[in-house]
Amino acid sequence: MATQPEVGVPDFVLLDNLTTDTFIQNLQLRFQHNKIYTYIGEVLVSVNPYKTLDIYSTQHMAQYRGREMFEVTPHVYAVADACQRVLRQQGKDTCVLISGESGSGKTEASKFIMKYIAANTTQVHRDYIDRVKNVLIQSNSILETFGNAKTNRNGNSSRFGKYMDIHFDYKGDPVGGHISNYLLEKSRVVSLQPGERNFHAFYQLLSTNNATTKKYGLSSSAVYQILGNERATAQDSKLFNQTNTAFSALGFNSTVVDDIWSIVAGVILLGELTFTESQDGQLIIGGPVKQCTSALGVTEQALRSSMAGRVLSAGGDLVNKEHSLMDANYTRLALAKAAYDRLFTWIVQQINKAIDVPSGTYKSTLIGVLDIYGFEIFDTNSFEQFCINYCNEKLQQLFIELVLKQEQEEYAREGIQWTPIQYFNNRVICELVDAPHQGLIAIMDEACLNPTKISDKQLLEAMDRRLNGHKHYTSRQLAPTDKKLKHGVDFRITHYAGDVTYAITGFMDKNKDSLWQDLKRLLHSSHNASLADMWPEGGTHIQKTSKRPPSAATLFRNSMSALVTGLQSKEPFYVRCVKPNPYQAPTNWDDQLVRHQVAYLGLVENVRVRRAGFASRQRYDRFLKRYKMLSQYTWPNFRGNSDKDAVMVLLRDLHVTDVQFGHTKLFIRSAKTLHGLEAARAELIPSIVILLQKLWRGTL
Ligand code: AD9
Ligand code: MG
Repeated sequence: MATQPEVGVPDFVLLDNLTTDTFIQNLQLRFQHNKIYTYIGEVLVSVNPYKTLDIYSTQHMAQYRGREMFEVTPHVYAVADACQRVLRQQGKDTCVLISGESGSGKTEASKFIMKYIAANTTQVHRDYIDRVKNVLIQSNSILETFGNAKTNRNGNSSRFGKYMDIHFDYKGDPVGGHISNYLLEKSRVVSLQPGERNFHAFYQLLSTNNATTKKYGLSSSAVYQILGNERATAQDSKLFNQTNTAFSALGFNSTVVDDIWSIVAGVILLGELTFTESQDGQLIIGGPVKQCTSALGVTEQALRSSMAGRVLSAGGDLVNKEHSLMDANYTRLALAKAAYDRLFTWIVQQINKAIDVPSGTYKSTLIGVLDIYGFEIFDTNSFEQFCINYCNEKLQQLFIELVLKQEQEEYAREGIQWTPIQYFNNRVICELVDAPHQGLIAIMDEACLNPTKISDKQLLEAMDRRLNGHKHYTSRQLAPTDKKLKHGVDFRITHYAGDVTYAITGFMDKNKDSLWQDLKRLLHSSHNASLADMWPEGGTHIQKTSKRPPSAATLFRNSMSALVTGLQSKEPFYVRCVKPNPYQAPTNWDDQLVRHQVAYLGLVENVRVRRAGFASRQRYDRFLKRYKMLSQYTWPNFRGNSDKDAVMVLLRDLHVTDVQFGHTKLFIRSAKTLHGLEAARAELIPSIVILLQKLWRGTL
């Protein structure tokens, strides 16, 4: 495969005159030539091409195997290879952190990384390794079916966060894995923005032939509420088959698969139920009641009574609280959301069982791949965006700490002096959200624990009182003249990625995230064995379940903090994804949009830190191998003590002085020097090739 010439610079540290403009020019130039990847040192910047590029084949993979990142044109495969090399050669756990906004290409990048890792094995115990590889790849299609949806920003948007550990044995072959899922956007089950779809699973089920849909009490020609204005397509039908193939590859038996689709049907049908009241005040359920109860495996009586009221435990006594029609409707939607959300988590647990490293297998190291929802700014932002954006703050914080830490450690290790570069540290925003007692989550939890019912508005007032004067927080009450805060319910967080206005409406409810015990009992009573298994707490007696579970925000904060702790102990690699335009179009370049992302991802600062004094650093052996042809003292071989000596002689011969010699690496101060070396090398190569050819042919 012929190597394509580089366009612009393949590593931003090589830019002569670094400004946001020159950074973007280089990114755009490369994008226009289908060079979607560019480095900042070891960080990969990736621009979504929105078209299929012929750069992912097995032959392309082969080009990256065992090669240093700077030796081959930038690629996500090079990151995967570097990860695997660190793991194999140094026995260190590594992780790839993929970030960027919705639709920027994170999930695709994570899939290419997995594909590369799966392909790059030593091939001993082939059958077993093949099974693990297959399971790792197949798990993606199940996760996407149940956790992805079409949004206005991305036709296949991940509506959950995913962190996947892949375990390797001492030879470096994958032996298993583990997936952690974070906060599925369950509100999507019952409410859709115009133009968006519900989770793919619903459409896939409805795209099947009539016999299948009928089996689950559905009809492919019917119009269902929760699907919005969208219909199942031929693509959904194709993906339905793919999902089922993946289920069987992962060892889900046909009864379990049937249970799963039945729950999906049950959720669709819950969306169709209607409530009225009889003259004597009884709740009458209308719509496809029989189909719904049969899909969920519950009795009509049990469904009706769990909608009509709930049993509360008050001071040891059980009290029956009747529902109004509004309460009943709220309960119906809460049930649909909870059933789907728990189904998703349960499926992830089952996948984990299938990819668990069998006991007795020696696992030595792991690579973690994090593909989590990108920063979101919608017209209306709610509790979900609050959590998603907090997650991005935490990851940005980690990026700052690790990138700085790594650089500092490297300079210290190599005995090199440097002056740190100043840039915005978002720690203050993380603390605004998660500080004990004073942070937004603490204030929300306090309100949720209050024995008197606190409204969303009262919560907002409490936030205003406690955070008045905070540089990154304001609200309509605190800044009445601020035009962006249009409604009384608005508050704003100045995130590292920009201002986001949140509407407080629904925060109390979503944070409490409580589900009546009656509903848990209902689902636990299901004949659908998988559904019953998903709700073990439904079997607990009501008087024993008074302890309030942690709030949704607290659970999320805890899972983020566990995630960050896990990532901190690994050698990180970064993929920073950029979206070229908001239209999901292959040729369009929206300068404003790109500029915004480059700014908040801190990419230019990243380059500055990377070359704080030094444009490049390279191990002596690698440097020598690449440039030894430039001096008669080192070409073809240097007769001296060490690679470091050889590099010193080589550079003295070339009159290169703006370098520092570390213990194991050479640090080059200016990009120009590196350019010069590269140019000299490029000029020499053809004559060396001719020389070698002549030598081989004996015509010299
Ligand atoms: V979200 O935060 O989950 O909404 P992602 O994950 O960042 O988002 P995704 O990887 O899903 O974005 O990419 C969006 C779409 O862009 C994909 O469905 C592809 O159609 C397209 N894409 C992304 N990367 C590539 C690529 N390397 N080559 C070709 C790509 N197409
Ligand atoms: Mg995604």
